[in-house]
Amino acid sequence: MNQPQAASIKDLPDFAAIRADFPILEQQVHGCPLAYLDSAASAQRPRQVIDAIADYYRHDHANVHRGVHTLSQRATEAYEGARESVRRFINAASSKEIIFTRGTTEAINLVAQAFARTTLKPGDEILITWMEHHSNIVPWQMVCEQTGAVLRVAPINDRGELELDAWKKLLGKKTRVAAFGHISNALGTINPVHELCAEARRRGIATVIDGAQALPHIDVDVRSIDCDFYAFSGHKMYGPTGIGVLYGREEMLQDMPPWQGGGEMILAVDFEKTVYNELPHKFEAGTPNIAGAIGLGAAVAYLENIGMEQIAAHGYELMRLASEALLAVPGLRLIGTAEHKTALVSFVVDGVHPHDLGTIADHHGVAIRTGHHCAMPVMQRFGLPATARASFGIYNTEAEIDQLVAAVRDAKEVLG
Ligand code: C6P
Repeated sequence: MNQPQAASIKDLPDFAAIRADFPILEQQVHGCPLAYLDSAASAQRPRQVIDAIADYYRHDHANVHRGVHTLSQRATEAYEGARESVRRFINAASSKEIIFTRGTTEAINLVAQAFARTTLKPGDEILITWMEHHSNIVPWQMVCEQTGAVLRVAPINDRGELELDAWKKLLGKKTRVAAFGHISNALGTINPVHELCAEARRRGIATVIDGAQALPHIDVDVRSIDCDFYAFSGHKMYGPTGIGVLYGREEMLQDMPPWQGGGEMILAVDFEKTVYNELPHKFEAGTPNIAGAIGLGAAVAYLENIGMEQIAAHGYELMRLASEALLAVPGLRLIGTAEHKTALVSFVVDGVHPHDLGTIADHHGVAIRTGHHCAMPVMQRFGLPATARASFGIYNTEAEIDQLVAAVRDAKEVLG
């Protein structure tokens, strides 16, 4: 279990310098200092990432893997260098196992279409959980429609934790795929992914982990987790939008057919037959998001430089402090109180619709997300139309939690 431990915010090495790396945070919104508490939707970028992208466009841009000229070679080196950085960051065995995608959503769809669609038979089962983001529900529903497979859903308890015994019981003779999030975006729950993968492996079931909310907050080691697939997005881990990663175990990826055809993913084409390229290029048809990958490589270097242990402690501590401070507001209820939880708080306030709360918070300079967080089944499970969610990044401070709580108290006074 990757449960972060509490630590003082000041424990982050040179926290003021970290905060100063994010130029966007220097602004005011509605006359108040911006408190950006929406990093689970998309984190901000440090200047190191912005500069890496700008430098690439200024000096090195050309298409990759295609030219013998100097710029193309430089671009290829930078793009493949980013792949190697990602490999090291998640401790994959080989850079062949790192497929660049547009994000988590595309990565899960890739597995659904190239693996599940091509191997599942009518009556086979795919097991997900009640706390999944739509990205880890809809692609599986689509595969079920395409193959006649059946979707099973493991329940969660009132704290927002996966009911482990029920999950294990649902792993049956027909289960072929078990897909689950590492950290819930709506509840903050950290799932015991090592245990889940071990159970699935014993039964020969393929595992797919949605790691969108984990990479920015905790150390992820795909070999220690022992999953088959692991998906994540650059923009939630201080990198660019439009770039993400599918990690897949090499044996699995080798056996899968490509899911999109075009340039880059071939070795030879004639009208009779096409010979597909080797991993990872087999799954990267067309000109890739070169600048995005380079920006992601810079984000990985930035996180490594700070250290994931300290980042994890910081995210956990902000979640703990925010929970404590918010619970002192009369009529406020936290949604998601898992024992293992990090980096965000979801809540509702009696008599105040989350959307109104979000609007009033914005007038205090506080950016939070309100709504169903693309996890409608979670809202249904708790009988709610929506929640307000404050989510934290490495740049957030205790003072911003105070600003959030003042905004919530104001909303309660005006509307409650
Ligand atoms: N969650 C949020 O505000 P993409 O859009 O592909 O980068 O990530 C999708 C996704 C998948 N899984 C989880 C657990 C996620 O949190 C997200 C994105 C954002 O919570 C936007 S809906």
